[in-house]
Amino acid sequence: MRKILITGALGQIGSELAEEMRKIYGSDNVVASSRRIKEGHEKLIESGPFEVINVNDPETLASVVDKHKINTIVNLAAILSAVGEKEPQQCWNINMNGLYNILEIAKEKNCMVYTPSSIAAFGPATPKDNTPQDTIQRPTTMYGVTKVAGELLCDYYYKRFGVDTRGVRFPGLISYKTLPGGGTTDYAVHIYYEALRNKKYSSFIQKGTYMDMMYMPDALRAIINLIEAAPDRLKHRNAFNVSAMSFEPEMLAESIRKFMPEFKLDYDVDPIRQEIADSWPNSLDDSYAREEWDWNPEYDLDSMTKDMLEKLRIKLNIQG
Ligand code: AKB
Repeated sequence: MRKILITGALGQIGSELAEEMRKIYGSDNVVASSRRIKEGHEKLIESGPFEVINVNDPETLASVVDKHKINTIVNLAAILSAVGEKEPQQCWNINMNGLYNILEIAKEKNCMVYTPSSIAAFGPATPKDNTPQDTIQRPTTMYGVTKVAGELLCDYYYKRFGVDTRGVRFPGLISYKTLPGGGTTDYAVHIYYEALRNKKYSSFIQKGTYMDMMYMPDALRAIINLIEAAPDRLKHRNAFNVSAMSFEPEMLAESIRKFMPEFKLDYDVDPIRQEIADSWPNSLDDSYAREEWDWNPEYDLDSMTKDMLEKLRIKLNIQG
């Protein structure tokens, strides 16, 4: 039976993954953890076991793994791209030293480790369109450096020590429950909030900038389906390209206008996040994920927009 520990469980992915995994595996079998308790997450904290864990504290990590007899660690504690450029040392410390601590504990205590990589693991020298699974990477952000190094470290722990490591390269993730914190793709979440609140949005990402994106229900399936994939089918293990849609801000605005014709988009470009976005691919080739563990996203741009607007309208209590 799986006994799962999720680090970074109060973040954008973790808060939804913990809820979903508790439904599938049983509340007592999913331990949510975070560096600190954050307001607004009382329901999650009370719906199953919860621990305060800093991934840079290996003793606490090891004692929680022992206490709950954990055999699967989903490591979501991370600093994202934009904050990573403001605080590169902290980004390295959490993303790399934290991952190293988790892999060491997994090796000692025989746990599977799932760590997401990102489209940020690619750089300006990477082929931009339909980016292959195995290609030149050389990212130019600290976040990207930690992601590509993390992919290699996970491959190494599998090959050298037999740790069952797995992961995908996530695109920008769009969700309505918990806001993303400090990424370059965050504009694609903020735009829905501002569409409903003010009927307009100023994008910090320039017109014409394509990036891969995915709706959160598909991202949760990408995590759970890969964790459950038959090991003998996996030729890759870590860092599978996964994609659901690729768009630029005008296409997103056009999709919102199908449901809110009065919506207006303009631009107030942030040069730092624009430079990061320009260094990433426009779209990924995810055929290996489709082949090796049947990856198949359910949401496209319009079905995601419809659902986001419906759910956010309720969350923000906006009529009409
Ligand atoms: C970010 O923008 O930093 C993240 C990512 C693509 O990994 N959403």
